[in-house]
Amino acid sequence: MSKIALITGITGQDGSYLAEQLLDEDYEVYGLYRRSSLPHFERIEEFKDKIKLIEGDITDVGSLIRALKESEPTEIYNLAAQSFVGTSWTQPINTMNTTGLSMLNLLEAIRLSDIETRVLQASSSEMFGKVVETPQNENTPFYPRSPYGVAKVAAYWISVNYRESYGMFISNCIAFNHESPRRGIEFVTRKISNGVANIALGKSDRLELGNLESKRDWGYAPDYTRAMHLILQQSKADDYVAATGETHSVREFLDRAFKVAGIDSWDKYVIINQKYFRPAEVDLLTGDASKLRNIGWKPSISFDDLVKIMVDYDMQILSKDGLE
Ligand code: NDP
Ligand code: GDR
Repeated sequence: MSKIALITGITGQDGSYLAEQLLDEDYEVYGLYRRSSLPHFERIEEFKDKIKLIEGDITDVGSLIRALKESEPTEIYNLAAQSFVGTSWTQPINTMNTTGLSMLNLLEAIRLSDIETRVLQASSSEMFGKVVETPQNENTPFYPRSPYGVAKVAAYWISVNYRESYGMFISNCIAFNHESPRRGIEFVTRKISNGVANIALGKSDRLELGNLESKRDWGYAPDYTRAMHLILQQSKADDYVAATGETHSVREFLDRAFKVAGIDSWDKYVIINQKYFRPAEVDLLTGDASKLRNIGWKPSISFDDLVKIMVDYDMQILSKDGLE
């Protein structure tokens, strides 16, 4: 049977890597994208002609029913979300709709369309929030610390409930932070790699950040989209943590990034600005991905290499007068 994937969030970091990987595996790839006043296909530009793009919004159930009818997917990857934790305090209801309720829209659309398909929900380590144990695995209780985290918990539980209620094939990839040169510029890793590159090239002399002490389990995004695909190839729907098992502070990321750019002492460039602190912080995340490793997954890029890949990329594009 030919494999057909529908990816929501195709224009995002993960959507773009997943689409490339599935095209390499001879999938027919459909992507749901939302209308914007200017085109925003940068991340998929190079292979856009190989994807079938469907316009629609994840909060609009009619869009989803149309997308299902048009694509008849064997696999659906639900990656669309308002994914920036900071914005979830300034747009909490939008976040709840887009990041939480939209999963229910998708599941209802599948039921109403009466199609047989497998579904992957992009769940998040933010569901663990104020962690009750370390490291966190599939059995760790959730304690979300942001409207984003709460929305992801809702989407997680509705996916489990529909799996148990209707026998639908729905799996969760509970992904810890994953980064890349395609990461959005407001996330701390890319903000640092871009900021450091600007400083190293003499285009800027300051980088404003918030809490440097929080710790994250940072991996390389293409490894996590490989995990999502692997999870949907299993004989039974289930939930898996994807993580490296290592944790580092924002300060360590910053220190390493400046070193990659050839700057040993960075105090004079970094300004702590309260506006980047969050009303409630997630202090520490470390994932235990043993279950996923047992089905053949492992991360391919170390923390040091991840920082280097991102800083080198930003140095290269900024040298060519790209992203400022
Ligand atoms: P991005 O923010 O890069 O991409 C999000 C995507 O969702 C974009 O394509 C965006 O479109 C789309 N989108 C947002 N709102 C809507 C909407 N209303 N209708 C249709 N599409 C919409 O996120 P990532 O690629 O990093 O993450 C992918 C998924 O994985 C997200 O669900 C995220 O919450 C989750 N996740 C990510 C982790 C990470 O570390 N990256 C870790 C754990 C979970 P547009 O381009 O138009 O904005
Ligand atoms: P996160 O990623 O909230 O973990 O969510 P982000 O990179 O935004 O923050 C990580 C940590 O860095 C601290 N921080 C700053 N963050 C930003 N964005 N900007 C700053 O200037 C700054 N200074 C310090 C934050 O306080 C935080 O502790 C990401 C997203 O991809 C989610 O969608 C995903 O679910 C989780 O990862 C797992």
